Amino acid sequence: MIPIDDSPLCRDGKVLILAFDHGLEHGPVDFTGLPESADPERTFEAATHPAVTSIAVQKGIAEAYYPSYEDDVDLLMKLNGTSNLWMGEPDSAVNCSVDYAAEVGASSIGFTVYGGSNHEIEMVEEFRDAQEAAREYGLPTVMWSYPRGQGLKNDTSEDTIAYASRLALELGADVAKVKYPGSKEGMEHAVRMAGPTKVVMSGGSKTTDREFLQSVKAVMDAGGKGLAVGRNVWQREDPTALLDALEAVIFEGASVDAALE
Ligand code: FBP
Repeated sequence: MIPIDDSPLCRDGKVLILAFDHGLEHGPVDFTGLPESADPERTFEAATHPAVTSIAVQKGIAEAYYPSYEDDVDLLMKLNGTSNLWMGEPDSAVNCSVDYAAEVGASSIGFTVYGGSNHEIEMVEEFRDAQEAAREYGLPTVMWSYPRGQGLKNDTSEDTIAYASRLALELGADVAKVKYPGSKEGMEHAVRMAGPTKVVMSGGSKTTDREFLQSVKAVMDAGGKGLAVGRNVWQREDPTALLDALEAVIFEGASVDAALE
């Protein structure tokens, strides 16, 4: 564990990652409702909002867009990812090295581990290499900790999410990005299991402003440290309005009603 509160990934010890790796993970289908959302520049613009601590992208998007934004946004390089075309047991190809992420200008790294997959052993070994290399650069490591595979079908039960956050602690992640377990109590359990590893909620598919902010509020009240969100921000016509509300809930402790005003 390294101290990360003073790193660009955090603001007041909290985290708001704007994720934009969906073109790889899900494919163009995520952009169909709002065609302009396919343009990475639009999400880089959104990432200049003061609520956003880092933008999470894959190497190709970082190479193409980050140089124009390096003064205004902080880069989290996602090191692995899989397309939705892959039909096998959950796995994630390592697409970028920590050395190269640092060269491009990343100040933190992201890595998916599918605990429970038939590929868990290899994924954890790859995570080890990435986490140890990130330590050499002093870069915080964010684990997309998503138990899935075999019998576990995108399970968001409280026990599974608590296990996901515990895996992140045990394997040396500084931040555990986990799915919302459906309640504040479930998130409290996950936060307890993570010890000093910060737990942040993974956004999920687009929902209403109120419903989304309520889950974020529950995460913060449970001791979570923020959010890593994609679709709920950039699938909106006006990403800034929701980012304003997220800033109020995450960094200012506002209620959902106050944030929506
Ligand atoms: P969302 O907020 O849109 O859910 O994004 C978070 C994220 O982890 C992305 O980084 C990633 O592309 C996607 O979710 C993966 O979701 P899943 O593997 O559950 O389909």
